[in-house]
Formats: sequence, C-alpha cells, structure tokens
Amino acid sequence: MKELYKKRAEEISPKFFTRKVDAKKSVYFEKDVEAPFGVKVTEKEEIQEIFQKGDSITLDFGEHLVGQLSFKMESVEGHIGEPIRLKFRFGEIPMELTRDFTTYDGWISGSWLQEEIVNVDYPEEVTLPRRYCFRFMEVTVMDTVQKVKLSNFSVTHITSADTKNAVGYDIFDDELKRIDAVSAKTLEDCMQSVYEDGPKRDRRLWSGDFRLQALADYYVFKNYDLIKRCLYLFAACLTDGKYLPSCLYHYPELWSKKGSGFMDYAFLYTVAVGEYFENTKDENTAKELFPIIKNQMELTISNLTDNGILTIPEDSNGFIDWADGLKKITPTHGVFLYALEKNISLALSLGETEIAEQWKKILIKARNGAYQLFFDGDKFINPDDDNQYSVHSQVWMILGGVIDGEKGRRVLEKAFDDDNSIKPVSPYMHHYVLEAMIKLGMLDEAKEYIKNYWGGMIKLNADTFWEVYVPGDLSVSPYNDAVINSFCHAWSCTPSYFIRKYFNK
Ligand code: RAM
Repeated sequence: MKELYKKRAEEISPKFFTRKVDAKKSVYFEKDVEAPFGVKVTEKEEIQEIFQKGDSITLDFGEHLVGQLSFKMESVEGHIGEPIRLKFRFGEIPMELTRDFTTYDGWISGSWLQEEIVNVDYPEEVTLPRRYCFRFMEVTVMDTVQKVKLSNFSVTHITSADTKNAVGYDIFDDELKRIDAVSAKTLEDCMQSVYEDGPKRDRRLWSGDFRLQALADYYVFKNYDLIKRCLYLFAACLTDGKYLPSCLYHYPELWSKKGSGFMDYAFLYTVAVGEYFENTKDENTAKELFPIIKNQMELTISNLTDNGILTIPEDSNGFIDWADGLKKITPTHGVFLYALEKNISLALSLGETEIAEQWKKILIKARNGAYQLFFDGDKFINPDDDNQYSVHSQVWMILGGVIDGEKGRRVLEKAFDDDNSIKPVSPYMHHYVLEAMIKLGMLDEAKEYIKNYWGGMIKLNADTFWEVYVPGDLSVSPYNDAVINSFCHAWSCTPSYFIRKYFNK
C-alpha cells in the first residue's frame, strides 16, 4: 500500500507560477519604542547604486516574496580584476534585519536565518541559487578595492497557487477584506511543491498546518491536486501501530521520522481526508485513504480506558499549542472526539456502515466519559492533567461535542475571563477557538475575534500572518528567540476560510 500511496503522490507534479518583482525603494531602520517590534522604517530619497567597500543598503520589495534574487553588477572605474564579496541578509519583517544573527539564542538551528556571502567574479547579471523568503533585503559590500555598480535587484516570486484564477469573493467589510487578502497571501507564499508550514522555516509539510491550509484553499485557490498529493505523502509514511508522522520531507526523497507523531495532528489528518472528499467528491482517493483513517482510529480505540478516555502512548503526545506548560490529555481527547465524529460521516458516505456503527457507540462512550470525569459544573479539568485550567481543554471539549449550546458558551467565556486559565498562543489554536465559537452560534463574536486577533497583526504591519502572535508581547517565541519565528505561517491563513464561508455578506 505504501508504494501505491507514494506513487499516487508522485503522479501529481505541482505546477508553479512565477512573476518578477523589482525592489521598490531603499529604506533605513531606526529604533522606536512606538513602532512594531521597536523598529521604525523610513524611505530614503534614492536607491544607491555605486558602492565601495563597507557600503550597505536595505531594499524594500513592497510585499512578502518567496523566490530567487537577481541583480546586476557593473564596473564603474574600468576593469574589475578581483571578485567582489557581498553579504546578503533577508528579512520577512524589519526586526530581523536589525538583529546581528550571531547573537541568535534559540534552540533550533540558526541556519534558518537568511544570510549569504556571495563572491561575484565578473560584472554580469547574477541570480543567487537559493530560494529566500522576504520583503526586506540588505546588501553589504564586504570587499572590493574599487567602486562597483549594483542595480536591478529583483525577485522571481514562486508559488504553486494559481493567483490569476483565485476564487473571487465580495467581502463588503473593509477590515475583513484586508484580513482576507493577507490570509490569502500567507497561503499563497506557503504553497510550493507541498503546503509548507513556512517558506522561511521549516519549509516542510506538517499535518496540523496542512489541514488548515487545505481548509482555506477550498475557498481561495482550490488546488485540489496539491491537497491530494499531500494526503498521499502522509499515507505513504505510515508505520503500522504508530500515529502518522506529524511532518515529512518530500525532497530529495520522501522521509519522515520513525515512531509516532503528535496524536492530534494524526487525527486532524483523518479530518483532512474527509474534507477533501466533501469538497471534491473524489471517492477513489477517499476510499484508498480510508484504511489509514481506520488504522489511526482503531489504534486509539484499542487503547481507550474503561471510561472511554484516550491514553497517550509513551512515544507520542498531543501538540495542541505552544502555550508553556500546557497539559494535553483533555484537549487531545477532544481532538479525537472531533475526528471520530467526522470520520463516522465519511465512513457512512463511503458505505462503510459497519465500522460507522461501531464508532458511533465509541463516540457516545468517549463523550460521556469526558463529561463525567472532567466537567466540574463550570469547566473541564482533569486530574491526569494536574487539574490544569486551559482555554484549550474547553475549546476541544466543545469541538468534541461533549458540551454545547448555552452551557458551552458559558464554559468558553469563563475560560477567557479567568486570569488563571492558560490562553492560546499560536494562531493555530486561535483557529480552533473560532471553530468552537461558530459551532456555538457565536458568529458576531467570531467576527470580532478575527478583527482583533488577525487584525492586530495587520496593525503591526503584517504583510502575511505570523507563526506566533500574543497581543502585547511580540517577544514570544517557541524557540526562545523571536528572530527565528516565521512571519508567513501556514496555520495562520484560515481567516480566509471563516470570512468567505461565514462573513462574505
Ligand atoms: C512548528 C512548525 C509547525 C508546527 C509545529 C508543531 O515547529 O512551524 O508549524 O506544526 O511547530
């Protein structure tokens, strides 16, 4: 089966769309506590073209881009007899370029920070071989004994999103329209030969991110083939008896970590299969992938406690969010319930009635178990999660169907109001807060939530939505240093889904 899945993924070769974008202006940065990330951007009067050793300029390309950089080097004073050494640094946002990358203090590789030393041997048009992701670019002339001319900086922007044929929507609220545009751009820039989590970092396919990208893409570019390809890539990486890997590398060859990935991500992969079927009616693919869904559900069902609560195997956990110290059994159980319910519908659509009937019974038991064991009348807390009170647990109990209606609404509002509850950190978790609100019929509140949270990033000049955003504290980073954060991140692109599905009137 794995070979078949791999073959199916390989049969689809993504189509790419490129466009050339020239640098728009030259800028400089200044410290300013009032400005986003403490950096004020000012335009210079003209773009410097003649350089000598030590000169440096920063160019603003006017929009977030992914692609290869080209420029022209020419002599100014006659023959150039030696290589010209240039240093390039790229930033999605200005803050990155105000940092000396050697001071990076995070726990993932600093090599994600985009910097390059390039030696240009002859005066000619140069295209750098690597792909960069940026709006701002700094070039410094590190060594030359004579003046050189550097000009015509441009980027060949690349994406597998067919922007010219994107779905058109009339969005009448200007704020939502802007948020939708930034979401669509975030999605576009992450769409490469797979749905990358971030074109700056990690440039790979994560199932939790992918489910959200696909959800948005049904409303934006409708790249069904890319979705199908990614579904098959994960299927090809299943190890029997394990949860699907949470992320994979498709190049230079398909590879994923052995062992289980995050359980919630595996559950959300199964949800993505059902959503693909709902949107495309491609029954063949859904049928071919159904064994994976069955496998992941059965793996969980066979390890439920007597009360019907999920157990976390030694080699796995839930991801849920980047919130510090978050306990994950309750929310992960909620993700399981959410997926099981959706998988029952898919099973019924595919004629898998026997398994659907079995799953229905499990779902009732696993919901009742959660209600009886975790609900204290006000909130869901679980001794096995050290009775930790988190928005996350409440949201996933709502999405898992353990509680609904007025009661669900009270639980959600109380969790946000309580100073002691753990709050969402990533746009990923905020997405699920919104799903919960919509499930509870809180449409007006959901609209405001999008305006406040995603709109908050736009007020801070976001061209694309970020991996992490905690209003009021821009220093938050899962990696201990915000300079490595991704500022165009897959899981942040879902306002387009909500806006186009629920708020386009
Ligand atoms: C980050 C990635 C990705 C996410 C994982 C759990 O490292 O950027 O988006 O899915 O965390």
